[in-house]
Amino acid sequence: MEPQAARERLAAADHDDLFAHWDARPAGARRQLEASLRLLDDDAFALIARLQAVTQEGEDAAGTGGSGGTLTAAPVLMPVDAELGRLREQGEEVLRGGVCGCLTVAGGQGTRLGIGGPKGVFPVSPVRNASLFQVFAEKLRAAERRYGTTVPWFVMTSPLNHAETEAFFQDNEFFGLREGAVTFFPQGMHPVFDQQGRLMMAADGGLTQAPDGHGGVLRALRIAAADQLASAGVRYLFYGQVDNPLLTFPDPVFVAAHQAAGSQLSTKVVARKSAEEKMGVPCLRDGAPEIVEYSDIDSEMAAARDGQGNLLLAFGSIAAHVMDVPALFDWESRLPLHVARKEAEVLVPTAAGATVERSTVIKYEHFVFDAIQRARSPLFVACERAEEFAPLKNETGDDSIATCRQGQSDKYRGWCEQAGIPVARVDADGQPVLVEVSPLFADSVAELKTRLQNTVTRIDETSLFA
Ligand code: UD2
Repeated sequence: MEPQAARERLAAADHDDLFAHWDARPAGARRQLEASLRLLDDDAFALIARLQAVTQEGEDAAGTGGSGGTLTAAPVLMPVDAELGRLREQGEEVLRGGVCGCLTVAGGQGTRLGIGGPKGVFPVSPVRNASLFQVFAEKLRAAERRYGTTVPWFVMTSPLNHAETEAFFQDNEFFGLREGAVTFFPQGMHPVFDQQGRLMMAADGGLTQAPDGHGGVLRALRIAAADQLASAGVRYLFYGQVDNPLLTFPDPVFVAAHQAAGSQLSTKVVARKSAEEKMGVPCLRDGAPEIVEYSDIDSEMAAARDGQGNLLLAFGSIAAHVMDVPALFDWESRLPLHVARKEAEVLVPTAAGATVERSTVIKYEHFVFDAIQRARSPLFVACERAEEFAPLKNETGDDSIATCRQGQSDKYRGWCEQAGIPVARVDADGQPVLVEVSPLFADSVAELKTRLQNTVTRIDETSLFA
């Protein structure tokens, strides 16, 4: 939209502060704001009006997911060993049918990791330091080889890391994947507001925006790939977060359980380690399934235990899903908004020109798991934390570089031991023995056993099987 027309529409919506002291504004800042105004269209103005109203009316109006009502633990499917074989066979049949794709959300900023770039480029595997993206790319290659079909991979970026993500894959020749097998698509951005509901300007003078949350994947995927998914006949999408390299991806057992339950949206859950673990919890709110983020559950309820001392809210979501296509496109417009506050540098117009100040700004995100309230027969499936979940979120402490690397090594140590190959704890120098198995070498215990049975009887030093 022409800057003048946008300026008039914004002024009419109480955003004329953006143009205060316009003549004193540095030319670069004026140009940045005009560039932002050019990008505004009717949808953007409608979103601004909605978010401005929410800011001014308070959080409740944001429809921030469920609230109130009686929360109880949701039922969780815990496949017993006897069922796993049958589910695996059924799921492998689905995967061989070529009706599955994989979807990775990788648009978040690696802020908590202290890196500026896409989190997926972070070197995280325990022995060869493969990046998160490489680990996932090899999972998909192993699946294509095992199931004899293509598994299209959709990677959601944000406008802030899209170019860098694509370049990383190109520089690494897509880690052996066919270039056409991977579709990168940017999620949407939401404007950012101050506490009074006024639009904020970033330090460069342009309108401040922030990624619209991983729930933005529904809209962004529809825009980027609805036709491609339809023409490729994709019925199920495995959804995973880029930060969790343990995830079985794709997972035949998971899709079989999803299909057997007639579910449109299934979620993998693990037993929570503690009442404080930062995970969304599968709940029933007045009987209706929902994932409630840990920050929205009061601490007393999060810590409540039964007579045997077990947490009543026993499970947490690892944010891994199976979603039905095209049902998932029906959920986009009904995702609530979640309010988040963050510190940001904002440009404040002054009579002398402008200053840059740190300020608390309000951003609004969609959470993909809120689609559970919209999906038919949502299912929660328990899985083993040691096999499926060791995310990389922080530099140190919980969910850190160290715990993520150790989690991968422990998983593959377990595979070796299940294959009858003992693994020493420390090597001859007293150093911890780490084990890494590339999905391309083996993507299951059975395959690892077959590959190693005539060559390896025990492991006494850090080992890589790739
Ligand atoms: C998420 C879940 C939590 C639990 C945990 C498991 C939420 C709010 N919480 O915690 O319940 O399941 O994961 O590890 O989801 N992302 C985008 N675009 C965005 C925001 C996030 O792509 O705009 C991606 C991000 O790259 C990451 C994932 O979504 O892979 C989760 O990011 P988060 O930091 O918002 O959620 P987190 O890890 O605190």
